[in-house]
Amino acid sequence: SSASVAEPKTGMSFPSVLKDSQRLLGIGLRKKAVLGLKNIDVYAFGVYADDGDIKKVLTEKYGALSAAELKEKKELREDLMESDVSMTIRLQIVYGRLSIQSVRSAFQESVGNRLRKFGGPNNKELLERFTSQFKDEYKIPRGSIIDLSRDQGYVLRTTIDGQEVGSIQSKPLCRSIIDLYIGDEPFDQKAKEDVQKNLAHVLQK
Ligand code: DAO
Ligand code: DAO
Repeated sequence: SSASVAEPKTGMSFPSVLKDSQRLLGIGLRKKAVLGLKNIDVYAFGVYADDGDIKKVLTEKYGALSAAELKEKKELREDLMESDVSMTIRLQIVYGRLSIQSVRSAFQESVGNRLRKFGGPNNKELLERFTSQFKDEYKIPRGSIIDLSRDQGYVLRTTIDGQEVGSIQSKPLCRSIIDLYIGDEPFDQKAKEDVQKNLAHVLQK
């Protein structure tokens, strides 16, 4: 399908299907307060998960529930985050003046927080390994597309405009990244709710 969906505030557009079988489940906006003064729109994001994997992994536990029941089940998102279902978080940069240094420090804060929760004793080393992928010479102007994908076997693969930057095998790192978007304190509440609703639809089919 060639259909796409636009994030309403920024107009950034996301294909409904990625990599043939990953379906768009929700879109949202990552904002950041700078100097406590104003919120800047940093990037729009789309959350994708593989249709077949969802059915294979989650039907047994959830297949018998109604759409209304599924919408209320927090465990459903938790099971998706913990599972080996193939997923992609696509980021489209909105703020045109991002430095790699500010990406690194934002990342250490947001992902670092989650890794302390999910990562166990190696969390510092994991964070180091991930951020060391971001070389100072990379440029991410407005419109750049960054895909963070969780491939089979809990491999987190990062690409910038289609070019692979690196991949790291780590279940807690995958969990921490996905948690930013559909966990307990997501960047965008609406996106998280849409993901839950659309997951329910997939399981009802
Ligand atoms: O330049 O002072 C500034 C504002 C920078 C905000 C940085 C937020 C970075 C968020 C991570 C972006 C990941 C692509
Ligand atoms: O928004 O706080 C956040 C975390 C976003 C994760 C971003 C990872 C992007 C890494 C690519 C940077 C390439 C220079």
